[in-house]
Amino acid sequence: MLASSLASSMAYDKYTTNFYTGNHDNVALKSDPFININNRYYYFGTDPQNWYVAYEKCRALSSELVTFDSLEEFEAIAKYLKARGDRNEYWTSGNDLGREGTYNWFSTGKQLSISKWAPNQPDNSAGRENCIHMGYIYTYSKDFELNDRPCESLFRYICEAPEPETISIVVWK
Ligand SMILES: [Ca+2]
Ligand SMILES: [Ca+2]
Repeated sequence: MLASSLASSMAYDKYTTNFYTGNHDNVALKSDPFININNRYYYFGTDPQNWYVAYEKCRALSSELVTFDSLEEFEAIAKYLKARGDRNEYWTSGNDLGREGTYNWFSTGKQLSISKWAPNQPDNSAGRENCIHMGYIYTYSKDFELNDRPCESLFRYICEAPEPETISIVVWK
């Protein structure tokens, strides 16, 4: 709007702005304490917290507990953790707190669409497992998978920062 009003007396646009999702031009970006994995930004909280406090910790960093929009995103995180020999368990934003048996990502309200449940999970064990974490669920597990656990359980947590956007402004001088 600003650009068009400034340019109203001219035959061409004095300014042109463009918006892109992501870091369009790979601009050097200070993202600490978030780590860039596959062009998304994550923070790995090492202090074990229940799911609610974990969410608060992420919000305090202007982020949310991690949501896996795609299998590719899950695999990228799992690969990163494996590369550093990390076999800890981490909270995600997934839960069925709203409706038993319906698993949504709390940060987006969208239903879980990836198939990474550990064998025989989610089992809502003892009728009280409503929050989803990722980890090596069984002693025989060979990879990161998802499982439901009581939300009061204490786990590390992964925060996901909003996707950056690039605004470019082209100016005729
Ligand atoms: Ca449940
Ligand atoms: Ca379970």
